[in-house]
Amino acid sequence: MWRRHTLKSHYDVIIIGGGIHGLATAYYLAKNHGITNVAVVDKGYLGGGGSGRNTAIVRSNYLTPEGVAFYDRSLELYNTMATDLNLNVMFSRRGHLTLAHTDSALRTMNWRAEVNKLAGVDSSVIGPQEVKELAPSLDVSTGTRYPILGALYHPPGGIVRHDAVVWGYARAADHLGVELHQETEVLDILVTGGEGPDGKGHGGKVTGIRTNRGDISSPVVVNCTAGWASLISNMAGVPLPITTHPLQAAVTEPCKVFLPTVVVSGSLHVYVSQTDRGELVFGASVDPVGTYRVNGTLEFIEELAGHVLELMPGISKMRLLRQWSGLCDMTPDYSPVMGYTQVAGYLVDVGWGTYGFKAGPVSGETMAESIAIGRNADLIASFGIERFTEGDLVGEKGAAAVGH
Ligand code: PYC
Repeated sequence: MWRRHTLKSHYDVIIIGGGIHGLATAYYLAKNHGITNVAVVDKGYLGGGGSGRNTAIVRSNYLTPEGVAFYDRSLELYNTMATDLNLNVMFSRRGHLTLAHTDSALRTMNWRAEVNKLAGVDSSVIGPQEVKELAPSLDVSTGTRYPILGALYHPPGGIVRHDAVVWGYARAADHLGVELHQETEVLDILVTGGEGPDGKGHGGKVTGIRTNRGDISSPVVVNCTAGWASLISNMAGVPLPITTHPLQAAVTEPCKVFLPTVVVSGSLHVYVSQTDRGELVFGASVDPVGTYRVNGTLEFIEELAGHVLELMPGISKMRLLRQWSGLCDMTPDYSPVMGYTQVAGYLVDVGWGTYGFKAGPVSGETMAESIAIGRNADLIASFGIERFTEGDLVGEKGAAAVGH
């Protein structure tokens, strides 16, 4: 799918993180801007982080106009990805239901639907009977602990095979001349002229990176990591307002396909979709305690099963096949941190919380554009790091699938 290379001593752009964001940035740099002297470095294997651990859901029914426009461009790119990358990424546009179990949840769904419609995004609030028609296995009776009062219905949402997205971007970037370096761990980001005691931080200029395979120079270093984004950024002297939490997920044995849409319940802290192979994929809220551990817990499985069975009592005999977890970098406003920083040549594409997979294609496209034009692309102008000091937050907590 892609070649191995010896590490060169210089690249025009170095991208840290071989997940969808890093690979997409490399691909669009080469494809849209002709910048091909690019290295993507990853301490593990391509797609081994959040890109291979998410629950593969895509949607653009966000709460802020900035978020809706951004994630909608990502959906557009997902729509044509199989053709663009010449690989079947199994995008299944099957509709996305966010259930409302309380009056206040319904109010937020109506709010989101109106913001979405204004941006031309297909979203509307529907009642319990329409929910039942779209997802017959859901219990919409009124006798449950959290009766379903309605839902935000978003037909363009769906699921995509996340590994295929990694492989597609990696192979296409490789074909265009980008070098992909796995098992290449970043030990330091090299900066000169900064205000910090080590010459890093504000006012500095990036000169390259130090890796376990040697030093590489470059005028542009892009942090496209998840989970360790703030630790990597500290190496450049650019602290990030991020706390890192694990998010657990699980998958059942396959069974006959019966769930035609993605279903999310904020109050029950669960989301579920059925793969084309028939497995049910579940996710939940992030774990409450910040940590870098990614082990699964029995508590998670017990809670998940209890909540799912409240929604779909008919699946009580299904067996879980496995569980796993990934790391989510949470920002104060649930929007990402993107673009140029106080260190010249050091850019970030981080802070994705639980939204990273949805945003992969558009992040790559806009980060590549930002590098090519020397300023943040218009679509990400509101996601800059300066918003945390200027107080100009982009609050997307209300668009989170579940309460985190
Ligand atoms: O925001 O749709 C979402 C989501 C799904 C899984 C994690 N986040």
